[in-house]
Amino acid sequence: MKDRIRQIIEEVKEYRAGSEYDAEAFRIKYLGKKGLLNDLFADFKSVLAEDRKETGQLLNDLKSLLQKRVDQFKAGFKSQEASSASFSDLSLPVDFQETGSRHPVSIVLNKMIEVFNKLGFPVAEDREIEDDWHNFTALNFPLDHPARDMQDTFFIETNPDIALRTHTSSVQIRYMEKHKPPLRAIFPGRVYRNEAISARAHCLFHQVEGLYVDKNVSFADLKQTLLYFAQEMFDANTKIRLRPSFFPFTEPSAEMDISCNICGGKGCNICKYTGWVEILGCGMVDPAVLENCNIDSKEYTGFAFGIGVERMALLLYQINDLRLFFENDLRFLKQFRSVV
Ligand code: 2NL
Repeated sequence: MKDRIRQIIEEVKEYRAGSEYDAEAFRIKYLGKKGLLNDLFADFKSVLAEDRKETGQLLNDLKSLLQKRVDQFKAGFKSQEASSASFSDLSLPVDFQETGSRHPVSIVLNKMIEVFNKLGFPVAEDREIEDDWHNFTALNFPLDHPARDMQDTFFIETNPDIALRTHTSSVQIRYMEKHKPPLRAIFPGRVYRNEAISARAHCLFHQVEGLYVDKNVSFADLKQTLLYFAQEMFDANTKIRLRPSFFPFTEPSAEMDISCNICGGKGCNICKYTGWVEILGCGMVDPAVLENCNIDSKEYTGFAFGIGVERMALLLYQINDLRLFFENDLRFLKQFRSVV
């Protein structure tokens, strides 16, 4: 038994704990309830009388050595941790860090920008508080147009010439005032309308408008651009159709539908059993609008379009109430971690 104790003493002297975890395992192995030291003390009861003194001495030496080593290890790791946090026990459970997630409108907006970037449309931005010229008059809105009405537009109280922009077309006017054709850009941003809030309408929403002005730009160019956009946003089999419409700033004007992305055209409640859903408005820039920006409408033609971002998000994520986008309920927002 004496030799065994001497051997253990040597082992303990040589042992180096590599981590706090090792130090604790060491303590349990030797000093734990079912540890080696207790076993040895149990065996001590059967040691012969003539050996008791020497064996007892060795056992006490081992006990104090163990106590000293455990204290040394623990103190070493404590100071290391405090000084540089260099020790990390990779076996401990981690603190879960809640990460944020992108807003669905932001995800869809980024995707739209990416698709148009690929076609060579850079992003242009400008102010949200606009004057009458850039928001209405340059865009060919007649003086008595209902959109100019207090009910539709948020005017600044003290000045009827200043309002929150109702579309990003105002940015396109500023862009055409500054740049000469050929020009091509998209205009994303917040727009404001004085509307009662419901599942289908909000006083604040986001638009991406687009503009391409050059010699010989045709309606066919518009159609192909928008077909590419629809197939990139939804899927490669998406079909489009254009219906005649009216906007003061385009002539001719159209609204574009896509084959329903939910039922694939068979008919469902999203497309109201028609197989088609409306996604945007578009047309050829009215020559009067080009002239308002000092662009010669005999030399140049252009196409333009306007897309509601929330509407795209409703369709892509199959959401049925616009208000969810503005309430900032984390239970809703947390669901959109992936990119479309
Ligand atoms: C819609 C319709 C549209 C445009 C926006 C535009 C801008 C200029 C000149 C001509 Cl400066 N057009 N923008 C054209 C057609 C439709 O938006 O319903 N958007 C959600």
